[in-house]
Amino acid sequence: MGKSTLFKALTKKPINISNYPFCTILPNVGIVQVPDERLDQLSQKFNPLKTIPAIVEFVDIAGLVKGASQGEGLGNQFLSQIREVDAIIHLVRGFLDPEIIHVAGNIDPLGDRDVVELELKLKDEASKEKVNLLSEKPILYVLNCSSEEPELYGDFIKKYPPVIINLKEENPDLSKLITASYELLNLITFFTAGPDEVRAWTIKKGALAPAAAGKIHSDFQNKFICAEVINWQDLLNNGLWRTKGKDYLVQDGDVMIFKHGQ
Ligand SMILES: Nc1nc2c(ncn2[C@@H]2O[C@H](COP(=O)(O)OP(=O)(O)OP(=O)(O)O)[C@@H](O)[C@H]2O)c(=O)[nH]1
Ligand SMILES: [Mg+2]
Repeated sequence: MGKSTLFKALTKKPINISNYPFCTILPNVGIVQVPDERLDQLSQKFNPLKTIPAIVEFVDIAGLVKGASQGEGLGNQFLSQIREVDAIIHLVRGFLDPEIIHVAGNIDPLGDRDVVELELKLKDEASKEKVNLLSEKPILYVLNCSSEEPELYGDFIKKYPPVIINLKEENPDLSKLITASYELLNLITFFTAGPDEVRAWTIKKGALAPAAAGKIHSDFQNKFICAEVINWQDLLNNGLWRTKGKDYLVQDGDVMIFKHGQ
C-alpha cells in the first residue's frame, strides 16, 4: 500500500514535457526524470542552452485484491492496465499503522506478494492472449516501511531483495528507485552534447548505432553513414573520438555524433 503516495512523490517535480514529443500524459501516467551524474558533468563542460535528461513513464494503477483475475475489486481494469506496461513495480506494504486499513486484515508482505503473483498467473491462464503475458513482465519489488518494523519483513527482504523506501518521510529519496526502474526496463543511455543542447537518450541494451541515430531522427537511421563515439568520461578527459560503423553496439555512457547522407 502506498502506490498513489509513491506516484505523487515521483511526479511532483514539474518537468518540461515539451522536450518529449508524442508523450500523452493521462491522469494516472507521469513522466519522471532519470537522475544522471554523467549528464550533469557533461552539462557543466558544455554549458548548453538546454539540458535534457532521460525519462521513465510511471503508471499508477488501482489496487489488487484476491480474486482480481475473476473481476474482484477493480480487478479487470487493474489487469488490463498492467498489460500495457513494460515492467512492474510491485509496491508492498511493510508499515504497521492501525489507522490505515489493510484489505486482508494484517501486515503480511510475503502473503501480499503471493496474492498478486497468483492473480497474474490465473489471468494469464484464462486469457487467450499468450504473447504478452502478465506474469512474465520484469518486476521490481519496493517495500514501503519504516526502520522500526524489521521483524515484519526480514524474510521478505531475503527472498525478494527490494528497494526499501519510507513514504511517510517528508521527502523520501526516490533516486535509487528511479534508477532501478530504468535498469529493469533494460535501458541504457547515450548522450549528445554541444553548445545548444546536452541530452540523455534512452535505448534498449544491445542496440546498434543506426538505432541510436533513429532515436534522434528517422532520416539519421535510414541514411546512416557512421557514428563518432566517445565514452562520456573520456570526453571530459579530452580523449579521442572513434569512428564506428553500422554494426557498433552502443555502450551505456557513449557520447555520439551521427553522420548521415542527404
Ligand atoms: N503510516 C503510513 N501510512 C502510509 C504510508 N504510505 C501510504 N500511507 C497511507 O496509506 C493510505 C493509502 O495510501 P495510497 O498511496 O493511496 O495507497 P494505494 O496503494 O494507492 O491504494 P489503492 O489505490 O487503494 O490500492 C493513505 O492514507 C496514505 O497516507 C506509510 O509509509 N506509512
Ligand atoms: Mg492508489
